[in-house]
Amino acid sequence: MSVTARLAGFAAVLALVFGATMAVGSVAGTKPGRATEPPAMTGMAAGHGAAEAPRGLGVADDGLRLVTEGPATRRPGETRPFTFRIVDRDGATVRDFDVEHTKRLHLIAVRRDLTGYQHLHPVQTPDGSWSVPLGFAEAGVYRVYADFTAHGREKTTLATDVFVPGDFRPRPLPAPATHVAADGYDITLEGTPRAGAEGDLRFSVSKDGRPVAVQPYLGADGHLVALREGDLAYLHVHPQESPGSGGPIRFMTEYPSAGRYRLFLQFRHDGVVHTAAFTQVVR
Ligand SMILES: [Cu+2]
Repeated sequence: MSVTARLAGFAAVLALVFGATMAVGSVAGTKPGRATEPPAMTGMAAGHGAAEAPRGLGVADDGLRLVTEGPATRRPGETRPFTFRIVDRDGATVRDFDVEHTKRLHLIAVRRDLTGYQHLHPVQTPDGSWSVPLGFAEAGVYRVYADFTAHGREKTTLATDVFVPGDFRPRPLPAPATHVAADGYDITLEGTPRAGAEGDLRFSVSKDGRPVAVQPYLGADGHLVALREGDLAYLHVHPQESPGSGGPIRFMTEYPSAGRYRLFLQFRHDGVVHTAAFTQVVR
């Protein structure tokens, strides 16, 4: 299938997803000003309809709500369970989650300056709550996202903040780059997506000048999370099949607006998961 045809297919799916999200959005949030008003529209470049609304901006979305237990604070370096439930409109605990990228729920944590990225997999207890040890080395405000699909509905990303009191020294966002080094690997990013249109991102991994054939991770060649600078909106990213071993790790994403984004790529090699982060400017 041609890239164009594949893009068109994704566009159709995304249009459906977006429509469904908008249909229920008006009754979903507990916070006013739920951020699904189409910032996406303003940056539309392609003519295939609305971009998917960014996620991860609220504790409630689409009739589901993230409810945490215990204090939302940690001392620097302190690790303690992060325990939470997903509840429906009636406050009932949601227990049925669909496997997505080999896991039923993914927990992403990052400081508000887009440093300190963590990707964890909480364990669900019989009462339906989820728990995972969570700690942060440095002071700051951290965004914690629960990424899941419940009851066969759309993928949902809910998020809350965790506070780590202390001497918080935010770091500036690193300059945009198409090449970064991480854990002894060199990772190159190709692809220049436009706001409001699906775009292809390709990451090539090499070590000592030779291409590295990555191992499967979470049911794909790699895992990618893209967050928008400023509000830390969480983008929907689809892994795509690679042409073969040693080929680039490919993803399809759609940037909802122009701006700067931080991309966190995770790949596995020699049984170890590595994380490489890129700043990308989208126009
Ligand atoms: Cu995960």
